[in-house]
Amino acid sequence: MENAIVLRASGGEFHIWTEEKGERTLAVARGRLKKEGVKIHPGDRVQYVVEDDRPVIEKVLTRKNLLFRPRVANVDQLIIVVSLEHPPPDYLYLDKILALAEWFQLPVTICVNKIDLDGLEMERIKKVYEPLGYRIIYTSALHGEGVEELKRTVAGQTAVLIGLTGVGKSTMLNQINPQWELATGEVSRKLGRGRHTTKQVQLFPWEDGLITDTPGFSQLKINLIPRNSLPFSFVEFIPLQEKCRFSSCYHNKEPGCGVKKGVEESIVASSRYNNYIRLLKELD
Ligand SMILES: Nc1nc2c(ncn2[C@@H]2O[C@H](COP(=O)(O)OP(=O)(O)O)[C@@H](O)[C@H]2O)c(=O)[nH]1
Ligand SMILES: [Mg+2]
Ligand SMILES: [Zn+2]
Repeated sequence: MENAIVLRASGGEFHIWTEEKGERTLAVARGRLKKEGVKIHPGDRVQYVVEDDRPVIEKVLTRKNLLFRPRVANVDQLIIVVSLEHPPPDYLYLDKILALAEWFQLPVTICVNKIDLDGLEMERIKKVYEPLGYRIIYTSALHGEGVEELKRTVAGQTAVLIGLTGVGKSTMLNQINPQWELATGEVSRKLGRGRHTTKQVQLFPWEDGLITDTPGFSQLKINLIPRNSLPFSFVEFIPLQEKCRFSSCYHNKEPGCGVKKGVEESIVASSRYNNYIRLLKELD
């Protein structure tokens, strides 16, 4: 059997990529797999045989992980793209994804795009997020600034760009490789619901790695995180938790809370704390 990576799944057919041959072909899945309830997702490592000139997928190899929305398997890194304007940063969304990434133990990079547009939000992001230790890349996908740094960050990995519609994800990928010709901005807005044709997630092979664009996901579900794990998904809370009076402190209404004290002393950004409380309520 031969090995391949699934780039895209559409209507029972799979675009597969054979690394050694550098070839992209269309495959089907052995009927047995469906009966066994085996689902095949973009990013899956599979084994196939060729029958009547057609690759037939026989086996899906064990996954390292599987993202929920978008459905992508074997992800090495999440790139959260936010833009400074049009749309302005949605900090609740950002903190939500960061919490999810912590819970799934996925490395993340924050890509701050459209730096050609505004300076105020940039200062805020620097102040709040740089001390947390996340890697942050400042880019202008339109003019090309920072794109080389982003390329270095994702090379050799399976990276997924995630972020709200309009932040510049597709523009960024077109900068990395203009041949991908992804539809951007105005086009998608005009098409409205017609854009769902691109809802199928697709991986692009690129320098020993794979990168994928995703449609904006505005309703990310936080309930993938168990409630008692949320306090550990905000990285800056962890060193402060030992100062909480109660070992199972949710840093909400409890007295003698080290995290709330941290907010008072400006060690914890109040925006992060407020978003944490909102997410905690969402989990109730
Ligand atoms: N000014 C500016 N506009 C950008 C930048 N990156 C993307 N855009 C524009 O933002 C709009 C949305 O970009 P698009 O790539 O479709 O966003 P996506 O929904 O995240 O894929 C388009 O009109 C782009 O031209 C940037 O760095 N600066
Ligand atoms: Mg797009
Ligand atoms: Zn506490």
